[in-house]
Amino acid sequence: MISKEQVEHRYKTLFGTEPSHIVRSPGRINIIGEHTDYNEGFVLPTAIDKAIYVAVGRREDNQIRLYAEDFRAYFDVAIDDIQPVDLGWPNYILGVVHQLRLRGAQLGGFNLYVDGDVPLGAGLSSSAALECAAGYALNVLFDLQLGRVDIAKIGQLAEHTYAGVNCGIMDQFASVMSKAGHVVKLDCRDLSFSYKPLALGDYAILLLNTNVKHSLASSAYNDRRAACEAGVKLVQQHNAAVNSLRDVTVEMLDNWVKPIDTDIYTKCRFVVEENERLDRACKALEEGDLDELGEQMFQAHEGLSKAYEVSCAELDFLVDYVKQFPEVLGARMMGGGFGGCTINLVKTSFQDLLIERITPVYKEKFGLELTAIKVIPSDGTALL
Ligand code: GAF
Repeated sequence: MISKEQVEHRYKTLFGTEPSHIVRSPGRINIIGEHTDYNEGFVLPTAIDKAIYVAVGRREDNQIRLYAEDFRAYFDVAIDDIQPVDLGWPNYILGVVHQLRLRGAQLGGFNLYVDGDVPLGAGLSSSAALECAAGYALNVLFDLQLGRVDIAKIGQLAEHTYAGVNCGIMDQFASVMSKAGHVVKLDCRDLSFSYKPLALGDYAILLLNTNVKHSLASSAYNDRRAACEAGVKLVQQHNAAVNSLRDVTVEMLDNWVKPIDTDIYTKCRFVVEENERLDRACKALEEGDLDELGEQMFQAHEGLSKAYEVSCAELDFLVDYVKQFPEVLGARMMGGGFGGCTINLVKTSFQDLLIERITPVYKEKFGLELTAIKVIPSDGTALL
């Protein structure tokens, strides 16, 4: 855990002044409901006890001066000159600045320090956490009077415009809006939501990080989104009332998409079925039926891997391997895919033994370290 004092001390050392504010914005997990957010469907995420920390202070001039602890690097730019840069990390902050200015926010120069303990590239949304931390910090620094959901939306748009990923709203919403001990059931069409206790009894959520991120992740993500939109267009030719895959049934897809394009059909069908799985999973969670919840997770993985094709050998291996243990009720890849973590519903007392068993087997097969992460559902973005 990174402390407020540590962040304050580093800011002071790097910029020579005290920070005005320090913000902590968490990474997230998602129980079920993958690739549904940009199709106006449902998701079931929550924030975790790993976060991005941002410290900010105003400057006298119109410069933006950033420092990222992970990269031990400064980045400087005049506020009027910002644009996407090749160096990845500044984009998540500059993209937020850009969105704020598009909304007419009067920003001056500022210093901003970033640290964090969300593993990068693990599918835990470190980028969304950084966008939300930056948005929240600039909101208080320049007294912009933005609400939490605005900050999430700004983060999402920053990702589209400065990071080039046409993501949905799930990650930013989870980072900003989560409540400890709960998951958020979010309707991505109108952003209505409810908190559901993540009551797992003797079971816990364990993440297994493949420590791989295959390079096609961003382009494949945008391709999947385009396939879903193409499917909606085909359905609209027959039913103009349809706005998104949220309004679409398997029957519509069978009639109007399958005869034209089987790949688009398979992708769209996955999304429709994933929303149905989320419904069943929510009901199971409410009824304390963890076997059923786990089953829905396994089925989601099957769909993500075979139909939506966003998994990879490492993720498939981890999900298959845990199926032999009755103490593991469910597992699936989590997030955009092509690497990152699996999320596992595991008997709490079995977690360490599972880690002990699976780590050497994974290493032997892929020559890679496996990192196990025990997560605690936590509160969203806050000032420290
Ligand atoms: C990534 C995106 F950022 C989210 O919006 C979501 O689509 C997710 O992949 C897949 O469910 O994390």
